[in-house]
Amino acid sequence: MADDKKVKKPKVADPVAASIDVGTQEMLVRAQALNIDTVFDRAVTMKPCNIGLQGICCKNCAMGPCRVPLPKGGIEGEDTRKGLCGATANTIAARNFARMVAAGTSAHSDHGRAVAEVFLSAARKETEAYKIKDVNKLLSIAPLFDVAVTVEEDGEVKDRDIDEIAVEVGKKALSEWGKPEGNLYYLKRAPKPLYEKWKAQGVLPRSIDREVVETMHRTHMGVDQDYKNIVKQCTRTSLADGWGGSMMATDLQDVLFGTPYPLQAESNLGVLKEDHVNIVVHGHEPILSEMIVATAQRKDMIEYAQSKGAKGIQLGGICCTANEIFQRHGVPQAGTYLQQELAIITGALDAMVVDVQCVFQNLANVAKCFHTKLITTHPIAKMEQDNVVHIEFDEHYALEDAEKIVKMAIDNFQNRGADIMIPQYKASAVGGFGVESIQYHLGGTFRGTYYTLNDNIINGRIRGVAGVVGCNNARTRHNEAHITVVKELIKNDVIVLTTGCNGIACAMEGLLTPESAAVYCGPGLAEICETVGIPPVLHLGSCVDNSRILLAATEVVKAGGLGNDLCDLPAAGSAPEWMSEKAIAIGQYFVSSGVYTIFGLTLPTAGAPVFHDYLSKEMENLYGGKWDLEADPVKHAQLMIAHIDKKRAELGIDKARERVMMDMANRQALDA
Ligand code: XCC
Ligand code: SF4
Repeated sequence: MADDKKVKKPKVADPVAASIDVGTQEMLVRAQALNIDTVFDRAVTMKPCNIGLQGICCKNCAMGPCRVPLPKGGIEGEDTRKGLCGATANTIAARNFARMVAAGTSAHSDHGRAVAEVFLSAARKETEAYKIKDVNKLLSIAPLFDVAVTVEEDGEVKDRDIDEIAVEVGKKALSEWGKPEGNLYYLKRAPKPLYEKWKAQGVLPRSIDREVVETMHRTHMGVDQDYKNIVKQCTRTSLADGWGGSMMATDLQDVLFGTPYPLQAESNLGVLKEDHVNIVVHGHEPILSEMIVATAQRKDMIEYAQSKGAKGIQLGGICCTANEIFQRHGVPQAGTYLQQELAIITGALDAMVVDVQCVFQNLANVAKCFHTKLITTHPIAKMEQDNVVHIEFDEHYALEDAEKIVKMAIDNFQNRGADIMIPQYKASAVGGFGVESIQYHLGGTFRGTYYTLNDNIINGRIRGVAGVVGCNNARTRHNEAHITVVKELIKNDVIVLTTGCNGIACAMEGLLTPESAAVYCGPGLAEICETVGIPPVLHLGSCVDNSRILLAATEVVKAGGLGNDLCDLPAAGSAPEWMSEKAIAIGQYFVSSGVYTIFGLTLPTAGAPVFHDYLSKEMENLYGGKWDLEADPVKHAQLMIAHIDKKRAELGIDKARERVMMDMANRQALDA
């Protein structure tokens, strides 16, 4: 009889095994005490599907799903695995992979499109809320779209009207999504040899939407059934992301909201304040968050909050929205992707405002247990649960919409329960680096280039450059791989450029401070950080801002002395705890841009070894970059360093580093 059975308590996550962050652990204990399940618990109770994990489950038609598991010991001789239609493991895995790239590209690029649309309406003065803020940035990108910045009048060259330039840039940018001929404008920003490789391989993206559509078509049942040809198209699609949708998102956001410049803020759940109205903005698009920031800082809003008994309004960000408002306004980061449910479980969150991407549907279930208003804002991203409020954000009424949202949060302050617990952990962090500010900090003011950075790479004080980016994943201990990889790199004099949730993880760990250099860095990097006053880990923004990494690397190539192409640089890319399709798109455009790119956890290629080899070996012959996989974070970092050293040797600058090391040893010997 059922009643006789003991009611089994559901299995829950071990908080210490779930995260390295003490605040997160404390919140997890609280969640479990309140019987609220979080992603950490669900990761313990639900195992991932092993066949899907390996990338070899095809559900592209109704004769399937066809699953072609790889036998334990691998396959000797001919691989005869095939689906009902005959699709091989390579075809199935490549199709799945390409669709991930298409989905990731869509996410970044649709975000970019929304920015371009707002940009154009700002340029046309159709909206009060958005303005062309950074004229210098506009003037620097206009020529890339073949937009003139000067006019000739009566034989005299004059500056062209800014609004005119903006409208033309806006129109041309927007047409990048669907223009009928030609290639994307921004591809020419790549070093020439790289551009020529893309051209020779036939992977120059035409328009962004077209590449996504073609990927979907080619991976439909019974179309492209040669994994190499599928990879070719997914390369083209990924380039439409990295050098297209993402790059335009970054640039147009900078023009609208200001190019980031180094500033200081705080990071982790401890930024929430018990006596303030707390609003967390979560998702990706600054079109929304910028307006919330502006509104929450208004005097009348703060007074309204005070009239309701709060001391003020505390804003915080989660996921890439956190990075966006951190880098431009110094708004604190409330946490990473895996902390989104926990922010509500503090009991102190009066509203969580979300737009698109990386938003858990379970937020609605968690919000039901508290007074928190969960507000969706985007027409393409709603939730089925009935406690979710939808306030559609319209750029033409942006300030009114933002005011409605902020007021709703303030009005909700009085509904708080008594049981509040904000973990008292937060770290100070400096963020807001970019192509321009790296130039300012590490380039000579005299030369105004990346000369000083290059010089220090050549002389070996900086061993190389690593981009460490990407998500958290509940299948691995929260932040552990992020932090281990980054610490191992800076210990070995590799300077780290970070974006996305890695950036938040590093901020929470205190790695985004100049002071951390003396604690964690090797002698060469520590010396540079101390001299220049920068952190060893430079926060470059959100995931669309990975385009800043591409452009910074391009500037390094241009400054000279380190080869002619991105693949010549002593550089590597990493996503230690990736989870989203966007990460696969990013990985693919990094690899196709010549960067050795290593992921943690698993790759959805494991079940198709031939296809996997193509990505991890053959790609290098085509573009100079390749995929790699290593779950162990120390080995992961060591593989990056080995690649960096290989590139140093190829450039003939490996000896310089040995000399620097000797200098240090000599100096220490003298000290002793
Ligand atoms: Fe999402 Fe962009 Fe990943 Fe974080 S890092 S989990 S994609 S928020 Ni971009
Ligand atoms: Fe199976 Fe082929 Fe249909 Fe995929 S496309 S589900 S492999 S029959």
